[in-house]
Amino acid sequence: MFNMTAPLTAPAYDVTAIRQDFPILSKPLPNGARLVYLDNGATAQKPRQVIAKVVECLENYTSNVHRGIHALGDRVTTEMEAARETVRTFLGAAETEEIVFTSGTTMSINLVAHAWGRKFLQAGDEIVLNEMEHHANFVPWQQVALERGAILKFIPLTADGRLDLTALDDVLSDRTKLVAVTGLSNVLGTVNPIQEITAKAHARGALVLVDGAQSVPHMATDVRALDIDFLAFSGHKIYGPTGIGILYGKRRVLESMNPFLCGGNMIRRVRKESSEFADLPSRFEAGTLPITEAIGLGAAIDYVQSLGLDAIAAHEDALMRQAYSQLAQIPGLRIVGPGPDARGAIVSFTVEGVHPHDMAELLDRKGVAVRAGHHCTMPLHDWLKVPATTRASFAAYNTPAEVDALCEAIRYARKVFRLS
Ligand code: C6P
Repeated sequence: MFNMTAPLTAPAYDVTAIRQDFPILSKPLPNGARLVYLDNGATAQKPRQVIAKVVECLENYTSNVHRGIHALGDRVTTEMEAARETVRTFLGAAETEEIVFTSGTTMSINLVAHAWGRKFLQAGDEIVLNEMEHHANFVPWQQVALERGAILKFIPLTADGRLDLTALDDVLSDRTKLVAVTGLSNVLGTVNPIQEITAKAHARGALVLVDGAQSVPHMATDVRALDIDFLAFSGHKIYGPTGIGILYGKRRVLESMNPFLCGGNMIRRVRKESSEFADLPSRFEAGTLPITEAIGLGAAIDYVQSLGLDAIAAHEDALMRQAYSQLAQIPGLRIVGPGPDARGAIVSFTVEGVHPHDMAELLDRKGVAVRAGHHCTMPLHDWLKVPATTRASFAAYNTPAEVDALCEAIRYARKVFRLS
C-alpha cells in the first residue's frame, strides 16, 4: 500500500541551508573578500554539528577510554565505540573489530605496509601500483619493496588519465601479493573501477588496498560489495576533525598481521621475555587514541548521512560538470584527467603563461581558495610532464555561483599576466 501522506520525492538538496551549518563560510577573509572554498581535497570545512560534538566531548566527558573504572571513562568509551559502529555501518563492514582508528590515511597505509608487508612480502613478490597514486599510497610500498626485495609493477594510464585495465591481466601475476589503488585521484579526479580490480586481483590470489582519502567522502563505499581487503581514509576530508583516520581490514587479514606500533592498549599479557597481543581492533591501536577526534568523526558521518551521500554526490557531480565545461572555454587552460563521466568532484588544470602557484595566489586575492603544486603526486606530474597544477575540489556546500567566481578569478589572473 502507498502511504499517501509520505512525500513522493526526496526533499530537494538545499545548499543554502547546508551552508548555514558551516560557520566559516560566512566569515569574511582578512582582505574583506568572501570565501569561495574550493580546496576540499586538502581538507573539508566543519559543520556546527561536528564542532558541537567535539565541544560536548571536551566539556562533559574528557577522559581516557577505560570502561568500568569511572563514570567519565565509561561515557567516553561508549561514545567512541558508537563512533566506530557508525563507521562500520557507513562502510558496510561486517564487524566493528574490522574498524581500526588511526591518525589518518597516511598512518593507515603505513600500518598495512609495516604490519602486513614486512611480515608477508618475500623477495620477488610483486606489488601493483600506478602513477596516479598519492605519495601516501606510493612511498610506503616503494620502501617496503626495497627492504623485502619485492618488485613494484604499474598499471599503465590511458592518455586521458584512467587506469588502462586492458593491461591489468598482464600486470598481475601469480607473484602479485597486493594491488594498492586510489578510489579517486586527488589530481586527475579519475574514479577507479574498484570492483573490477578486486575481482581480477583476487583471482590471482592478491589482496587489494584502496586509498579512500578522496573517494570515501564523496561516493558510497561498501567494502563487502566491492570485496576490498583494506580501505584507508581520513576524518578531516569528510567534514570531521584532523588527526583521526580509519583503516578497515577484513578480519582474517588483520588477524594474520603483527602489530605495527607497540605499547599500551595493544597487549593482552606482557612478561619480561615476551608479550601476547590484544584482539582486534586494539592490537593496532597502541597508546591513547585521538578519542575526541574519533567521536567527532562519528558526528561527521552522521552529518553526511543526514544530507544523504548520494544527494551530495549528485550535487558535486553537477558542480564538477559546470566547472569542466566553463573552464574548458578559458583560453590557454588545459584540464588534466578524463572527461566528466569518469571523474569525481575534482578539476585540476594548467593555464599557459601563469605558474600554478601564481594562479593560486591571484585567485586568493579574489577569495577563491584552491590548491597548487604537485599535490603529493610527483610520479603523476612526471607523467603529465608538468611540475605543478592548480586544483579546484568541490564539497557539499559549494554552489554554481562559486564555480562562476572561480572562472572569473582565472580570467582576472590572465589579465594580470596580460594574457587577454
Ligand atoms: N591529499 C590533497 O590532495 P592524509 O594527509 O593522511 O589525511 O591523506 C593523505 C592522502 C592520501 N591519499 C590521497 C588520495 C590523498 O589525496 C591524500 C591527501 C591532500 O590536497 C593533501 S596532499
